Amino acid sequence: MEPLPGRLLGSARRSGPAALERWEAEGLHQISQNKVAVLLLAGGQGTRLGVSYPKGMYNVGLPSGKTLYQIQAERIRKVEQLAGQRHHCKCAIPWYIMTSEFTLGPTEEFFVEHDYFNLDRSNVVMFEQRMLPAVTFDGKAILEEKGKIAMAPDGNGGLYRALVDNKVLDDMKQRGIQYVHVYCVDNILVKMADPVFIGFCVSKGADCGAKVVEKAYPTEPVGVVCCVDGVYQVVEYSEISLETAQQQSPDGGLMYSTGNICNHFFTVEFLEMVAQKYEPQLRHHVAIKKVPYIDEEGNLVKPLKPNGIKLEKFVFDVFQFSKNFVAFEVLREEEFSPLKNADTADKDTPTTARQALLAQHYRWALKAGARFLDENGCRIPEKLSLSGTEDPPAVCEISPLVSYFGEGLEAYMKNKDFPSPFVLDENKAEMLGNS
Ligand code: UD2
Repeated sequence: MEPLPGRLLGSARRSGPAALERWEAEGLHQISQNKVAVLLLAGGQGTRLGVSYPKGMYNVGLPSGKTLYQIQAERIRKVEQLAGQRHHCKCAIPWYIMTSEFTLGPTEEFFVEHDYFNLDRSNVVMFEQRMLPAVTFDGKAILEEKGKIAMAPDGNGGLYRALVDNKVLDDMKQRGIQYVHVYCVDNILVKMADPVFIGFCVSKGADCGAKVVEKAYPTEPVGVVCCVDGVYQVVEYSEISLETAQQQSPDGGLMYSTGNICNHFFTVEFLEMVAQKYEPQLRHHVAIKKVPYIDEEGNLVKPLKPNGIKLEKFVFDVFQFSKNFVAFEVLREEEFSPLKNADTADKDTPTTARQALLAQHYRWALKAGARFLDENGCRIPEKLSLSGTEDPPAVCEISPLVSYFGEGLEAYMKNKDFPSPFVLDENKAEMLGNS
């Protein structure tokens, strides 16, 4: 196992504004040509968060009350608009959503209930991944109820089979899609169809790419993008030894610091090649889990200790087949805050996700020249460096329909005073723009 060679690693942090603008322009150009799609992996059961509905329907308690799905939908609409404005055209980014037996029904209902968040319905394509039986440690099937075997989704790497099963690749080709941004549901800061990342990958001629952030601590539950026996791959957090995870580089940082954030770039050509040729070579990973079962008397037992194995393929296991793999490092505080656990945990919770988003929006507002006042009309002192797990001094939520990534806010906020909490939505932006 070796760290990723520097030549494969682009960086939003270490690149100057000219390079970032060039990549962004390339990405927006591809979007304007209707060549880019986003694909959401949303078949997981979200057991750690402990809710019975799909994670995308979760509301982390923002002042607007928006759910993860709504935030993602609005970011799609905004980036379509940005690309269209720049290239004087109307364009669309189809949204493919992989669900499972557990999440398809409620996800569909939720989208219908919310009128597809004002997206064109024909551009939202939901499909279902397969399931596999959960087994005991000696390989026997587990009965969930009389006559029903316990099943679980086949991992986010089930994507490649599901693409074929559901003719999703045909749909992409019919629409002329060439590039796909694949991402996981729970990162509240996800940049949908990120033009910078897409532009970077396209300009490098990559067939496959991964966004990474610097790992925060050795045991952080993110995979490590690295090279094993000369092959680029992700070593998952559940499969790396503590000793390796803790290894230090000569500069004192972590040797394996390129943390996978489950944001991937693929060309449709690469996905086709994987689906047709390589998918059967993907191995299953073993996850040791507590699987509810019925005992010999027919009583339901919820085990306190792990009693079974779920088999999962991983979405990133296809990196090994790439002919031109790249990784792109982004800033954690701008792009990564996953919702994994309930608020009883201290990391990756609804609270930390909300704080990360509000801290980002507060930074954007200050940069645009906004000032915040408390209930007595006194100016709230600014705090520029926030830890990411603390509340910003003023609460300001900016709708993705107003700004995708902090752009264009001066027109509404420069040298203006705002109360806290404040929600900058489209209506308020229109009023402020005219004032
Ligand atoms: C994932 C990554 C890990 C790191 C972390 C960052 C994988 C295998 N691991 O770990 O390296 O990037 O995220 O947050 O990607 N899903 C399905 N079908 C399934 C199982 C999962 O669609 O059968 C989806 C799930 O809904 C979610 C995504 O895949 O959107 C990641 O699943 P997870 O939250 O269980 O992954 P995690 O946190 O173990």
